[in-house]
Amino acid sequence: MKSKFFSMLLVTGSMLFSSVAFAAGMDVPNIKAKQVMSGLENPWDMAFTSGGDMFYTEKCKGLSVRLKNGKTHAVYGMSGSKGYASAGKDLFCEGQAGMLGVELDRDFNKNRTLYLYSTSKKYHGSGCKTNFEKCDGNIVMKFKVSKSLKKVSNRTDIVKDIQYKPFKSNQPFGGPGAHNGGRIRMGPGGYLWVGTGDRHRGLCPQDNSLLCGVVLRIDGDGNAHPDNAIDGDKRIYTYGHRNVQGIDFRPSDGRAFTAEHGPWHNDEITALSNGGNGGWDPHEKRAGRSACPDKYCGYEPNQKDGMIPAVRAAYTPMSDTRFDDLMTPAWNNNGYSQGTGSAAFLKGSNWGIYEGRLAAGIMGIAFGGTPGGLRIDMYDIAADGMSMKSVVHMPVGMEKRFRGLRMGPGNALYATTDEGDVFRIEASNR
Ligand SMILES: [Ca+2]
Repeated sequence: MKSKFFSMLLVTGSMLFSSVAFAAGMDVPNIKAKQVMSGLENPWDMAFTSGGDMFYTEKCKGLSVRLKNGKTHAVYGMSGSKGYASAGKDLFCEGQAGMLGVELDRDFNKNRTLYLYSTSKKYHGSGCKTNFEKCDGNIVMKFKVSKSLKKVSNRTDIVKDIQYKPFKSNQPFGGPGAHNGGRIRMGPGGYLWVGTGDRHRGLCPQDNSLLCGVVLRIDGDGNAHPDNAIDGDKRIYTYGHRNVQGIDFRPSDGRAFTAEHGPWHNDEITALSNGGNGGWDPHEKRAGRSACPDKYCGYEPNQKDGMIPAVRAAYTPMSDTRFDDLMTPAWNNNGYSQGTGSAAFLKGSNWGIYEGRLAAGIMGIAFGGTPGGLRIDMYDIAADGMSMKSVVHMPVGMEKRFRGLRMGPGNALYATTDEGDVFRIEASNR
């Protein structure tokens, strides 16, 4: 018995050794998620100072900062918020809308500039009386941040005319405030990229006089990048999107990629091309379609129930091939929609073989036979941005609605969840 036990130990030991050696050869990192904050109310986005302080938004409350030492300060609230150093009386939340993206200027240490995306009633003007007119309800603000990081001042509204959905419509998830996009990221050359949503208005994504269903590329004052190639509002970089909540830039070449949540079919990750068309066109009476409820075909032809994703996709495709300027997605989730909504490229050698891959948060609750998807996936995108080499689940050991992803201090990936948490996901070489 003794010798048998000993030989078993030897076998186990050598298997263990070889699996470690294999892992080391592959440089697969050890990944651990640690809870940084909990009990928040719909935390949406984060932005980090070079010193490791974290600004974060809560959709219906406002902007706060968690200092590196763990203390938090409520900085800029929504209308009716309490305990914030100051507040915007015009800012409100409703449905999916509210305070969403936050970003710091790349020269933040010098200019103390912070950008913030929110819903505002300030520019409604004579619009917003029905769902079928221009309704300026989402804005991008610019602030100066105090040295203590406790206060902001000098608010300037640099984009005032991003569309908003004011009223309920006859759609699934059809309440007011649907599809606002809301992610802001500073890209190459110090320009701001802003994702917007189609706000359940059929004509939005393909009408380039309107800032809905597009990605903007603008400077810190809200002016168009001089090279934007769009035929339309020159602030637009790409159009034909559904609801851009994920945007980041590939470290190897600076190319912008979006992650989009499909309408029960075809989540997409797409390499953007200047002036390109994402191919989403939920307008009624186009491409062989007839009239749709509230002139929006985004959930047709059978909007209330689950159905074969391919049938729905054929009716209103996420990337309609009838467009000559279509940006073909690198990935479409095998035709499913599980709620791809935020994205960040993994930076740092601590990520081992995953360094340079795109991480995306998936929020799917499982519907109509679609497998659920409460996870973070890592995407190995082909160099030309036209296809996906592999997709693997990040082993974070939990299922959550991952709403916001962002690289933070120590090359860790930070994640906000709809459940109210902020996680720090660390990767280390064994
Ligand atoms: Ca598309």
